Amino acid sequence: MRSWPVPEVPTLPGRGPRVHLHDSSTDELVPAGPQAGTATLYVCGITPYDATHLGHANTYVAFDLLGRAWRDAGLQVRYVQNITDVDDPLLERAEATGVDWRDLATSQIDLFRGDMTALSVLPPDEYLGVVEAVDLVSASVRDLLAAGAAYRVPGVDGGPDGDVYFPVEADAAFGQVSGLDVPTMLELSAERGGDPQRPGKRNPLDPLLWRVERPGEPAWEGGELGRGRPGWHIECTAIALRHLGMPIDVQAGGSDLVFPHHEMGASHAQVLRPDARPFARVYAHSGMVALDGEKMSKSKGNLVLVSRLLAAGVEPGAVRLAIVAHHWRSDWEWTDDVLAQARARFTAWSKAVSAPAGPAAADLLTTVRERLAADLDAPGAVAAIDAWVTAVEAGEGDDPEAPALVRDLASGLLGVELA
Ligand code: 5CA
Ligand code: ZN
Repeated sequence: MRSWPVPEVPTLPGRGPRVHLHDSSTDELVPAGPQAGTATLYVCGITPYDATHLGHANTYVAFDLLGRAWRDAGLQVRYVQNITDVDDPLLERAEATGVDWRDLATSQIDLFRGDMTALSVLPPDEYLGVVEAVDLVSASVRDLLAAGAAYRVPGVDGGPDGDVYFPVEADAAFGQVSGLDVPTMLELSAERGGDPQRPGKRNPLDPLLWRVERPGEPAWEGGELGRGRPGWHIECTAIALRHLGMPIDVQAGGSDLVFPHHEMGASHAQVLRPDARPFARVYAHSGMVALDGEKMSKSKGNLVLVSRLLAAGVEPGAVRLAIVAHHWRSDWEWTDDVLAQARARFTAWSKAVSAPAGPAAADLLTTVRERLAADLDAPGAVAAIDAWVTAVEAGEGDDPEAPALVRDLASGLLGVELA
């Protein structure tokens, strides 16, 4: 799938320090990516049935900060993102609105690309829809069957026999990504696309690997699996293994993906490639953005769409500033006040970097780099830039090169393009 254009990233003098990230599986701050060479990143992509809301933007901007910090530290980055372009909620929305599911997905992916471009998010090197990757995914399901780590379940309620499930016991490390107890796992599984109540499964937590064809649903040839479509978790695993190998440096997404998605995805990979365990060295999860006290989500419909903000004349740099003013792991609420503050900051910063001179900014660059390398502390970086802007407003400093350097560091490291 086509991704989106690469934004211009200014070259900054010197180099950033090694990046450390909070790993959700160990709850520790750990080095992320190698000391030199290529860092690999997989970020779970959208299910394209409602275009980019602030929650999505928060997640992709968070890991864009990571990609930028890695590059600034001298690493190459290999970044893969999927699109869940066949899935129950997408098919249900298409059915309810009378739109072909493919057209719905295409239109929403287009909007997403536009939003990512406007927000200066660096594109993935590989942007892959499940529809494009379905053969790859069914091959992984067949490999699991061959390894004895998949089983078929009889049909229920007149449905066909043969849906294929993954026995979570097949991976000795199952549970280590989320560290949750079984009752919590069961609860989250029911909420987030699992089917713990389905009869015939060995363990209620076992996730779907292959759903055999149902009338009116899209389906693909799966060889010995029969015609059908893949389960959710195995899609991301198969795409990541093919395009990044294993272990990957960082497996990322919003915190709503810790369980079951990233737990199951890791177990699938660890059974497919026991020689290369673990699936990921670091599991990174961004916080949830809420609106009116509830998590922003397509299913609830409480959305602030990036495209609508931009159409209303909000500067993309201000949207980005609203996001990076919050720590990537914290949950936060989108309010009019958040937007107003971000726009005021955007105006103040833009004015300061257009001034003829300001206080020398070499130390500011060092501070911003240090803040970002320490678990992507963008709010700390923003505060440091605020202090420099305040000094410019007070008429301090006479370095004529400082404003351009600050413009470049805001752009290069925070992805904020000032006016
Ligand atoms: N297609 C799957 C991942 S394979 C999916 O979760 N799609 S999504 O469209 O629901 O979400 C896309 C990304 O945005 C995921 O990483 C998800 O964790 C994140 N996300 C969804 N809602 C929010 C929110 N309210 N706040 C922050 N991040 C969110
Ligand atoms: Zn995923």
